[in-house]
Amino acid sequence: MNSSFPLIFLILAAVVVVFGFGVVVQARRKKPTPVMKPAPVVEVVVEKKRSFKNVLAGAVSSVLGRGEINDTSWDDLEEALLRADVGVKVAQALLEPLRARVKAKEISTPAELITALQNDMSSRLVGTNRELNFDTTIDGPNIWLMVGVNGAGKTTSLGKISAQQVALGRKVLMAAGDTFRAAAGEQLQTWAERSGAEIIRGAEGSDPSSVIFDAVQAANARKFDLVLADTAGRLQNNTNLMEELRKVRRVAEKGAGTVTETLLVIDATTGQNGLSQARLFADATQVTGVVLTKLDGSSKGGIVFAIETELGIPVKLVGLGETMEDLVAFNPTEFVEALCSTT
Ligand SMILES: Nc1nc2c(ncn2[C@@H]2O[C@H](COP(=O)(O)OP(=O)(O)O)[C@@H](O)[C@H]2O)c(=O)[nH]1
Ligand SMILES: [Mg+2]
Repeated sequence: MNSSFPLIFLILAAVVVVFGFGVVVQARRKKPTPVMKPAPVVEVVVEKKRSFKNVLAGAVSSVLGRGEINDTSWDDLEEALLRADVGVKVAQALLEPLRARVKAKEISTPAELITALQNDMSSRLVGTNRELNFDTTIDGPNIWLMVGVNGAGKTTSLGKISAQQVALGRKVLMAAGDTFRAAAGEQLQTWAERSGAEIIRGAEGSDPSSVIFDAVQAANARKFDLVLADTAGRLQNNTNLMEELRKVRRVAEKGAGTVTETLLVIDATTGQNGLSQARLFADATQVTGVVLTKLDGSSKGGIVFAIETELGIPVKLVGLGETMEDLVAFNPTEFVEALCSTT
């Protein structure tokens, strides 16, 4: 009796310790680490400096390779600008003043001409505010809407943005507003898990506005900072897509949240074609920024100039691939250098 007492005591103590440890582990699991993290993904991503295709390189080389500026120089530059998809208007707006400056002998060597062209291209893009608009003064959550045609890269970009915002310490709730196909919800769910966000989904074919409305309500109740709302580029019924997007926006703001960013996602490889579709969205949905996707491997990077000149909307983010890190803040100076680089 006397000798078994300490043994029972020991066993009991061991049980208490193991149980206690289990409770602590469980509690840790339930409570994820606090969201404030010191190193934002955004900066890491920008540092990667992934280069764009240098689509003007050929023309730049051949202009520089001649001893003087002649008709062929102008033809080379014009053709290259058009192939890069800057659009006829922008190509003319860039080259006409340069022709005048050459005539006036302000510019006399091919090297001066290329430098002047690069400076003019940069100055068209610098000075624009390209920050994503997050308003800390509003009561409810910020809402960012993704719009654009089917396949442009809305869902993928939303996932990448989510990762960056979570890394900035924000609590993100995704709203699966693309109810056109069940697979769209699945795809977004995967991005939610990958990026550390939560998600609200509706049934396939349900009203996108109500899914987004529910998400905003939930985000407000649970003190989320940001609702990232995906939308469909197509609809299951005959409703006009633009009308539907207007409704999404209206309904999203019925509750406590505010739409502070409407991002139009444009696939760079669609060039001038994509631009005319983009115009429809811009007219209908108060777009505040463009996400230009698939710039990796696209020879149409010049579309940035056409977008900003003709739509008057800043390109805020650029997609350079399919993984989570492949979304960078648009940097005009680097971009123009990369477009013209001959090395
Ligand atoms: N190479 C490349 N592929 C991309 C990029 N962004 C999206 N994609 C791919 O484009 C396809 C369509 O994207 P998705 O996000 O589903 O388009 P959505 O229909 O607008 O939602 C997917 O295969 C994506 O992986 C990008 O920046 N670069
Ligand atoms: Mg999608």
